[in-house]
Amino acid sequence: MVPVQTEVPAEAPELAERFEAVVAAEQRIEPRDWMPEAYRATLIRQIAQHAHSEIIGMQPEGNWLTRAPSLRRKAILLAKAQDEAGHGLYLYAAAETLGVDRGDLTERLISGRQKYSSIFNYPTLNYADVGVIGWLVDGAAICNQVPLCRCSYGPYARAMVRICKEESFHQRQGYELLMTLMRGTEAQRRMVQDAVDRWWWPSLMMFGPSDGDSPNTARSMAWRIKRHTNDELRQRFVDMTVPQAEHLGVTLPDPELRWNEERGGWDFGEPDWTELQQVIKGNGPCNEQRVSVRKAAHENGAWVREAAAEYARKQKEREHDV
Ligand code: BYC
Repeated sequence: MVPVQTEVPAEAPELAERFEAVVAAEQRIEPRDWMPEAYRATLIRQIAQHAHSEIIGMQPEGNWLTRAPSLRRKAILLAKAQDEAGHGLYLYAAAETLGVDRGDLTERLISGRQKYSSIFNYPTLNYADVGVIGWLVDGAAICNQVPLCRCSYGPYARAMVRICKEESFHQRQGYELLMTLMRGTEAQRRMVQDAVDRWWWPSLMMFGPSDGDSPNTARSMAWRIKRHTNDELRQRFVDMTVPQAEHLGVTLPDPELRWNEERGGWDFGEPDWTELQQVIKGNGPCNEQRVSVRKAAHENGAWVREAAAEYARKQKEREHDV
């Protein structure tokens, strides 16, 4: 195990001891507390990547807003996309408590210097994809994110509590949409199966590389930022999802999927790790499109930021005048 502490401030070694004690006691590190620079950098990396994922994650489903088949479905999808914008904002706010600026983080995203989740680089080809994203992608997000509510950094842990509550609704709306389609026509059932076939493996890849190839896990677990390894959470997701697939009446596209009596869990096949690396490097089916849409939205919003800054300046000026 990597030691929790990586550096000790020469002028005040007791600060490092306090940091270690707080983490070991399952209490929270707060923005005012001393923390190792590497701990700060790891949190900024993970929280920013998480925030970017929420914002970019609005695009694949957003593409279906104008084509949702009824007013009810449109309203649900719109509310879900708005929730994701909200999650992005809580997370950028949590990152800002670590001394970074949200504008800089956005610049790092659109210039390709910071990552976002691989899952949002796949296209949404039919309306059943909206349901499958809710069921599988939000389901994977819940498995990954519920433990983050116990993360050692207070602002991140607290943001995750609300995010997870909303994610549970997202997952249910996806499952309900799919149940409706499965009760429909043969063509609708084929649409659902097609969407499941395309999203299953990318959903497993959301949990990151296998533990042997995950450079950050050991240290993040020692610091209690991550509470489980990537493979542990992937297994949890598979175990949770297989009975749901049976209930829905779809087949998961993995011939190696079978119940392991001894382990009390499902054995499953190996995701294509080369594909994950390619998508992370920017070579997935939609990487270019996702980043360029985000960049255009940022540039088109420049006047709003300028107006807000000017308004704040005038308010301050008035306060001085009084
Ligand atoms: N995609 O050492 P590892 C959502 C990177 S939002 C892209 O295991 P770590 C939702 C990783 O960053 C979903 N990159 O890393 C939103 C690292 O690169 P760097 C997002 C990935 O951090 C809207 C390198 O590979 N969720 O669910 O210990 C609608 C080595 O990996 C991926 C979060 O962000 C990937 N899949 O573990 C619906 C949750 N996997 O940075 C749903 C918070 C790995 O060293 N984040 N990489 O250059 C985490 O839990 C962790 O950061 C991860 C990765 C498990 C993702």
